[in-house]
Amino acid sequence: MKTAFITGITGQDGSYLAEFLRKNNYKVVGLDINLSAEALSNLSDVEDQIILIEGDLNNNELIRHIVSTHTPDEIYNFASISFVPSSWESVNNNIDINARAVANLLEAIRLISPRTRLYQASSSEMFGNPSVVPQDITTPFAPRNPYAAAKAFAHWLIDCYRSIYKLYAVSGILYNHESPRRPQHFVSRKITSHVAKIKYGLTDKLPLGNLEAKRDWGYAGDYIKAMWLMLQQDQPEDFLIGTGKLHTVREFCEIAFNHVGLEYQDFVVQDPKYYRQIEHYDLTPDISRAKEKLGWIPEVDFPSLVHKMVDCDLKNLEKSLEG
Ligand code: G4F
Repeated sequence: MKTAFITGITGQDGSYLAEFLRKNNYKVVGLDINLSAEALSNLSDVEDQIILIEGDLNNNELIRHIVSTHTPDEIYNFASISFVPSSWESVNNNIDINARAVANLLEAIRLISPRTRLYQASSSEMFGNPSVVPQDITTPFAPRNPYAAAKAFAHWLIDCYRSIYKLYAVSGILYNHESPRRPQHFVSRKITSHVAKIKYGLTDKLPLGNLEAKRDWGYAGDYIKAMWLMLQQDQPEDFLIGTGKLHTVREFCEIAFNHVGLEYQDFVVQDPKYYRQIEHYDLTPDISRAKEKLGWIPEVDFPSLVHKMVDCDLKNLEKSLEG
């Protein structure tokens, strides 16, 4: 039985991965800063099958204790401050979690368990507003916010430890990946949760920022398989993971509202508060390497993703209205 240690286990990616690894007979150890009942809701199907530890990824002693106690075969580092606009409000926090903590994790592996394989959650945000479309593994990084800068630092550190200490440490450069477990401040879930509320007459407005902003949105449940595959290779390598297709926020709205028989134009209002200082328009990857080397392809297409999220928000709202 293999052991995996997941940081940020209660989040979208952590919880899907925990389910996937349990199905594949892994012992799963998970860390999160908050293990309240609400925070654990994503883990309801596997909570009693995993070892949960409440704590901070920046607690170096705790991380070393976990690595020496469980000597995991695989570590997946998802703990992160991942909402881009808020990275401007807490720059130091961002550096602590998205950069410094990765250094601590790498040192713990190097000193205590060098055979442990590490997956680091890198991000397409590191490319900034790229002139090369689609991006590939050779596209230069040009971070445009503290989140992306901290992620780029962690990304290069992984590369250093891989080449100097020969650790099996890899970064998955992931593009936007969504699901019903996405928090509601991200645009995808903000739209689908509002569609459900509007359908049930609980609100009649959806305030949004830039409707022309484009993103490459995929399904998080697909992406965790790519992460796992990255740790099963003979040689450690980084990969870009996305769908290779761009859609606008406007298209997202159109599909989501149409799914419940409504027109987005009747409800969406533009609010300058939600505009970004800098917008990236063409973030989409060339996924041919992931297809060829990992045998990975995204299975859920864009309309199905939007429908899945709307359906789930409708169901959750129905349940809470009944209760
Ligand atoms: O959903 P978003 O907030 O995600 P964003 O900024 O692309 O970041 C996500 O994906 C990255 C790449 O994988 C990750 F690194 C990061 O951690 C996070 O998971 O915004 C998506 C787009 C933006 O262009 C934004 O300008 O939607 C646009 N948008 C328009 N109106 C809005 C809104 N975004 C939000 N959050 N709220 C709005 O009202």
